[in-house]
Amino acid sequence: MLVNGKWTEEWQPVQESDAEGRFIRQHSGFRDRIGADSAKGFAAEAGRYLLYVAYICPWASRTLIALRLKGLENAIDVCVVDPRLGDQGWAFTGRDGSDLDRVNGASHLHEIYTLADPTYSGRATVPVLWDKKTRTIVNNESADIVRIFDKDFGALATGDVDLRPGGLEDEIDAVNDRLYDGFNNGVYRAGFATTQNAYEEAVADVFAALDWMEARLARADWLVADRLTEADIRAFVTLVRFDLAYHGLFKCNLRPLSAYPAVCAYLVRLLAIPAFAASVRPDHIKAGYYSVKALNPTGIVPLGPDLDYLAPLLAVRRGSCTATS
Ligand SMILES: N[C@@H](CCC(=O)N[C@@H](CS)C(=O)NCC(=O)O)C(=O)O
Repeated sequence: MLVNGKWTEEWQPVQESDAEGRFIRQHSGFRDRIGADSAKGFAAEAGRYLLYVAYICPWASRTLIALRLKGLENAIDVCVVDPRLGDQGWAFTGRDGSDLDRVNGASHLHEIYTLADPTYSGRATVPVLWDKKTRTIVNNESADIVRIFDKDFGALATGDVDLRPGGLEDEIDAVNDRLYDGFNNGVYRAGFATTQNAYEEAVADVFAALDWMEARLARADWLVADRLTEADIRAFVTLVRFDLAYHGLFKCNLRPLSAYPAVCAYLVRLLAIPAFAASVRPDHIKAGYYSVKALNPTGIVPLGPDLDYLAPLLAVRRGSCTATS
């Protein structure tokens, strides 16, 4: 991580723990908006912004889904990091369908953070929304970036969806909170727990969230009301990684996802939407998670699982990315 703008040698891909061994996620440091709500005057302009993402990362993937649902692909550039976490965090290598950083010429994502703030302290996480004009970070919090794409780009956003419609905000927020703690971050709390108790607590939360989703989706197509909202994007990014990474590496293995038929049918329904399918690279997801040395010291990437129910939707993206060491 960065300490006063310097990359520290003791960097570990596992984040903080509390006294009971529970995983703690860092708060995001850049939280501005674009357009009328921007504190620093960032305007909505085509070609001005660049989104740094990793296909392995659920948080970054939700910004990619929102970008495409809103039809902003031609207005905002995207730069994809190498899926494997190395000694200096995320890197731009151009390998296996990842990109070189043609805008800033950086070799690692942490350089983007120190370009924005030469004394930055903290982890260099994806996603990052970069302003090419003032050469700084607008925002590095995915929940905000989804809303920036949904609300701040005005006529540049040609997609015909409203991810947070008026009148549904409270319900969306309630579902988002439920999903964040118990599911999206719950799998990380399980995977990065350093005590048995913290792990068991997290796994119980993960499967309680799946039970809740199964009950809801047995009688409704969407998590909120009768339409696609940000809550569905939130659920999707963790569901699509579940069998690929969380069941094995993060030990969320009380049951496979196939034990949840309504949830699986929902996942397939979402994958049929091009913006969702385009955000999923199983090869990057596996290579990325299994590159976390603290959890998988050999770096061996599993061959499976065989995702029969997803295969038709993911057929073009089933190539393999293997470990480098
Ligand atoms: N609050 C952030 C969290 C992002 C995050 O934790 N990203 C992970 C990848 S999934 C990351 O970049 N980790 C690198 C690190 O921790 O050094 C968001 O939702 O945007």
